Amino acid sequence: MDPSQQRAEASSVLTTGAGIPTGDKLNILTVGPLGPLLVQDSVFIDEMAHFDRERIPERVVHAKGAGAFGYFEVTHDVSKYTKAKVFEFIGKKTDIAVRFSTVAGEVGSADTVRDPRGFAIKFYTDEGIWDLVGNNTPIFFIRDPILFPSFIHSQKRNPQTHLKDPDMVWDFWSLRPESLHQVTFLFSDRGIPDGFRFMNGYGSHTFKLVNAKGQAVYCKFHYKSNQGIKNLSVEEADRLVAKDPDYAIRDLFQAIAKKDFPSWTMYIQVMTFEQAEQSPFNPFDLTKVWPHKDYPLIPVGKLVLNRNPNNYFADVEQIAFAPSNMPPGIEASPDKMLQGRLFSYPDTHRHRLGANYLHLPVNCPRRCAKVSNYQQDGPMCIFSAPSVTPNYYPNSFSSLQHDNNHNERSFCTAGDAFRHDSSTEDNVSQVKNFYKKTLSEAERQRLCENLALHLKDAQIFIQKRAVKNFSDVDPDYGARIQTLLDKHNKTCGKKEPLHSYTRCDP
Ligand code: HDE
Repeated sequence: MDPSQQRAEASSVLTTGAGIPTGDKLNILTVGPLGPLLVQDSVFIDEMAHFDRERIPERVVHAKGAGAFGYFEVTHDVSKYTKAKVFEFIGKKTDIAVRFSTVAGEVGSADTVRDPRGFAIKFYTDEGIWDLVGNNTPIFFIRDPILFPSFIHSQKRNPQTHLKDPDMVWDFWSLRPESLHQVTFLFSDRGIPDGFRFMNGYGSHTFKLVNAKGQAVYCKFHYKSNQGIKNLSVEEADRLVAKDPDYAIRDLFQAIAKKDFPSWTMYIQVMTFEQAEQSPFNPFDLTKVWPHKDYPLIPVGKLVLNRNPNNYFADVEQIAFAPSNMPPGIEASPDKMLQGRLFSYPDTHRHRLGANYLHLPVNCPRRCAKVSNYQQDGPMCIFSAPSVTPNYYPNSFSSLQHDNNHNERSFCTAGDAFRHDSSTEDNVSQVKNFYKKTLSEAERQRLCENLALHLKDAQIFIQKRAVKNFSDVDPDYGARIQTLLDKHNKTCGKKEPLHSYTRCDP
């Protein structure tokens, strides 16, 4: 039984944290009506000391978010690609938890900003947790994980002024042209989704699927909104920042409360190892998509969200996703960004929630028969092995054994161990395609306006470097942005060169 339920059923009398019935919860214990107060007032101290510890560190990225629960149901057989139990047979349902988020803002920031949206799914499968920790975009800003902390610093607050800083944002982006694809997506209409229900989700990385015969393919995950795609105009989004900063959280909670359950259809794209070897682009590069005409979407199932959290802190603030949680049948590919994330997430959870974060109800792999290992103790340990179980392995007393059938598929790797420079890989072809072929003329113009509106606040030498990169994608792209910037720069009398790191003008 849920401990909070246990508490409620035990008694209707208020208690301290230790369960001791409280005689008075409205008046502090004092000597005479004017005080001073007594240290022996354990009711007060119990209350206050707990209050003093209510906050845990917010997520270093994706701090603001909303969560919900539901299920994943298999609608199409993909067992020829994977033995993962979650895809075992048509009709199979698995419990899920989802957390949506913005990226750069703090826990109290506004929902309707231009920012990627996190779309993280936790599947409570029969063989442990599968966390598919994706975004609402199929691509990302960088392709080498060593750049991630710097990239994030450039998007968050200036360390001196504590202000968001367009110089930092555009300095980094313009120095790393591999960001062009994601930046173009971000400043397009899809950069400000209308809440969380009207956007698609993507596992984004390349993963590996392994079937029961040990055969493997590479794959990408997509989840398309059955509500359709809806985005906010810049004006409406700005209005909501002031009027309803929690717009997206409210929209999701209200829809589920009204039983208007949002759902997404899951698809995979599949690439064989041979196709990967012959691919004209690097299929493990997170700044690129796999063209749908070559790698069509294969339907797999549906994701439905039908339950709101009972308690935001317990169910959403404490939920902990880790791309390293992949049950048998789903494995990592050589995608450098995915590999870089495998360490980072459990590490941040141990810092944010503690070594035993997997004991928390929302993170616990509740669909498995039980968690069986020889881990023990540590802060806030909730589960412990029975005392008769030896706490070492191998041992002669327990039937608990590992099973080779669950080993990862073996894979060959070769090459020079070196810090390979990936900055010069093709940064523009897919962006050009998106700009010229996917977007309509009106969408192209809005994209350039959105970009100029943000880039105008960066210093001129940074503007120039950014425009040069957009021109490398397509001369028209760069020229349109430059024309708009010239107008802005003229209006505000911006002159070259400023070239100073810390500014505080808007
Ligand atoms: Fe994350 N990311 N990330 N990320 N990310 C975190 O984990 C990180 C990346 C994403 O709702 C952190 O628990 C590294 C790509 C989502 O709780 C942290 C790299 C994608 C969420 C972290 C990336 C994501 C996070 C912060 C590059 C989409 C929120 C708190 C190598 C495919 C999950 C936390 C939630 C959160 C690290 C890049 C999605 C620090 C090192 C690419 C949706 O561990």
